[in-house]
Amino acid sequence: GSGDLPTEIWEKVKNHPCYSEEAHHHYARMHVAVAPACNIQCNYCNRKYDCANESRPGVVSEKLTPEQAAKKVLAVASTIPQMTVLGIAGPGDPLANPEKTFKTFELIAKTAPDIKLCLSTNGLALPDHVDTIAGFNVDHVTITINMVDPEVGAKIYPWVFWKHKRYTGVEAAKLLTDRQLQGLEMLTERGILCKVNSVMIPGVNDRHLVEVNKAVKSRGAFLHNIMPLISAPEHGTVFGLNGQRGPTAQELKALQDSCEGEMNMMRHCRQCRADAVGLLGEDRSAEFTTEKIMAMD
Ligand code: CLF
Ligand code: SF4
Repeated sequence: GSGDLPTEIWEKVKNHPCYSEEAHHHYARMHVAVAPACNIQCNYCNRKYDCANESRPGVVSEKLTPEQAAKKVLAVASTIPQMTVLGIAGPGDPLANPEKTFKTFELIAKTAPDIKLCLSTNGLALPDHVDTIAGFNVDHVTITINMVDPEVGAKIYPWVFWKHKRYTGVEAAKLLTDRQLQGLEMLTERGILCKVNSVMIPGVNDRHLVEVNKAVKSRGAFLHNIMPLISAPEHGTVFGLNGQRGPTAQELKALQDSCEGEMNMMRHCRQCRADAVGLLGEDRSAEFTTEKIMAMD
């Protein structure tokens, strides 16, 4: 049911598998990996793999051009009728690759106008692109916000690259948090639904995420998705010199419970790959490789 949501919001979430817990049983999403570059460094990211802010680390997605991506979307949509959402979530940051990301949206808006467009970003470049995002009728944006305190941020982000300059330490984290929160406010002012992803890193930001939850709630975020750090050194988790553990399931649940109030917490995230296809938790990406797509007409 629509619960207590206003009609215009219900219309936006009722068939989005990530924004509605009920929808995820019936509606599918797909990602196209058109965005290879990134403009920040997270300590838990190994660039050989997908952006760990939206995806399970350790997965290598098949990179596509915008034209290949548009062709793939049509092929998937004709095979999986429940496919309602196209997301761009990597393998780097979509807004560090704005030409590729927006070219993909442009092509899909033309060829498959019924498909909802979705975007996931670290937020550094977000304020510069809010108008373009709104112009493509993107109703759903995810921002990964792991801290609102630059002292905490300095432990998570060794550097950010902005306006041709590399920033480090607290200065980098301050720049990042300011841009993330500004971008969030700009989107919610325009009625775009924002989900905030946070990666829970024990001993680094676990206690601090309650404060992050309040900060994003007060700026209009619709949903908060606290995800566990997946600690697997061979898969690129490079946190600390002696390895950084991820939270236990109990620790994650306790934090999600303590944040639950007026704001919805997402608990059904499956940490999808940047080229995921199908219902959440089901991976049909192997059916739609570039080779197979390009062989179709
Ligand atoms: Fe993709 Fe993300 Fe859009 Fe969903 S996934 S860009 S909001 S369409 Fe969903 Fe996957 Fe979790 Fe992301 S289950 S990783 S929350
Ligand atoms: Fe890696 Fe994503 Fe962080 Fe960029 S934003 S460093 S791709 S986890």
